[in-house]
Amino acid sequence: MSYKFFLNQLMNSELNRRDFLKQGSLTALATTIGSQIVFAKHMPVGYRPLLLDEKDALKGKDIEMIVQGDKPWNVESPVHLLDDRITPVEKMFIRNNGLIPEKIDVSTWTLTIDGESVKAPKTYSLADLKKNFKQYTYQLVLECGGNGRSGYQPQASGNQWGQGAVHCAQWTGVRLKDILNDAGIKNDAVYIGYHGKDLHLSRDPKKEPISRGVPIAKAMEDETLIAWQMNGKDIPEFHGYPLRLVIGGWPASVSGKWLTGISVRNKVHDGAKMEGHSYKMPKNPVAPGTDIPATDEYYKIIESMPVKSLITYPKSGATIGSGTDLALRGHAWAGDHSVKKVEVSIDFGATWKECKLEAPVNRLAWQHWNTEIKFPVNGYYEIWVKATDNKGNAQPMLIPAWNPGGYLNNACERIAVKVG
Ligand SMILES: Nc1nc2c(c(=O)[nH]1)N[C@H]1C(S)=C(S)[C@@H](COP(=O)(O)O)O[C@H]1N2
Ligand SMILES: [Mo]
Repeated sequence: MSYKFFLNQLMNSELNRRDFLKQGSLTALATTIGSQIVFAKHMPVGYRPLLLDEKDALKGKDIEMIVQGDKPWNVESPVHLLDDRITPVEKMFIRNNGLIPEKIDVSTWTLTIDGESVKAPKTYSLADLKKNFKQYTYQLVLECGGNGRSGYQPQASGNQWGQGAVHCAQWTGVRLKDILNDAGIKNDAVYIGYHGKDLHLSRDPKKEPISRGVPIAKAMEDETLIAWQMNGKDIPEFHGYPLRLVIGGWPASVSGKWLTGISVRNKVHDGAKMEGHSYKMPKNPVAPGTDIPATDEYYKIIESMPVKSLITYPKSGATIGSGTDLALRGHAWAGDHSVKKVEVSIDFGATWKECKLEAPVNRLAWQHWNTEIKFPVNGYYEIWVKATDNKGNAQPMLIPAWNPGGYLNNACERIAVKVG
């Protein structure tokens, strides 16, 4: 469902949502929403229209964005919208497991470092973080572990993402390792887990929608940030305002939004979405559709994401003028590793052409590739792209191993073009 269609649906639907507005006149509401409320006479007194909550984020999104769901919000980028080197906010996918925090007060926002393996819990205000530590800016790939899930048969449960649950924005903040060293961590620290201020879907304040983490070594990497800026501005509300943990190259679920705490653990973190088969892969391949016990004996936690590439120009379905050379481009990335080679094929993988590939602007950023294609005759073509990382791992041409969570589908992306 496209975002534009979705907006229209929202505007026309009978408003029967749950949130309530303390004050505000109908005209003021209509101005804010940018349209009159058609069934305003049926709207309960004090009712808070949904779009008011979402206006800053969703109104700022490109109208071509694909809405996977609104409770919680999950919005995907069509691949051709990911053409920018630095993904702008209006083209960034959104993945929420709960409800975005209702009250955000930046002046009282704090980050608490606690857990078994911290010497003594310590709390920082936003001002402390900004004033007392060196600031860094990195461009980091955040890709949902379930990106590409819709390619799996039988269907795995969860958002049926195409290939657009990925972005590479520029994040500014302090290094997590500087904060952890300042707080003081014990020798037995093995993992960290984050805590965010978003609400569980049940609205039970005792439950967290998600609280994931990474081994201490990944937490202590230079590029692991506690960020308050994205693309040079305050982090947008939907992407974690005012503070976010940002860890490139691993499933984006470890990059905790609306960050209020980090627990330093002496065991693997056991927060929400660390249990069952969430963000885990079977240790041994399983036949499609097989149910295996969701225990550590059978599953391992996903760490570095696999090598992948996208064609971001042209858009699939484009018509190319007869006799024209096509300038083709996109990005490639490989989790903790770098991409060594990108190739394209216009003959269903029979022959491949190596593309020009740029170095990343920094470790864990995506790399840009481009090439020119000559088509032998007019007609229908598919263009396939395949990246290989510096360890020699290449993308599979077919859908990789089926798994119950529908994770890590890094099959070659393909687009269709018509020449002439
Ligand atoms: N607090 C919090 N952090 C979160 C989530 C969430 O629901 N709550 N979703 C995670 C998941 S599963 C993904 S894929 C990314 C999505 O980041 P984005 O919405 O900024 O694209 O945020 C991660 N961090
Ligand atoms: Mo995710």
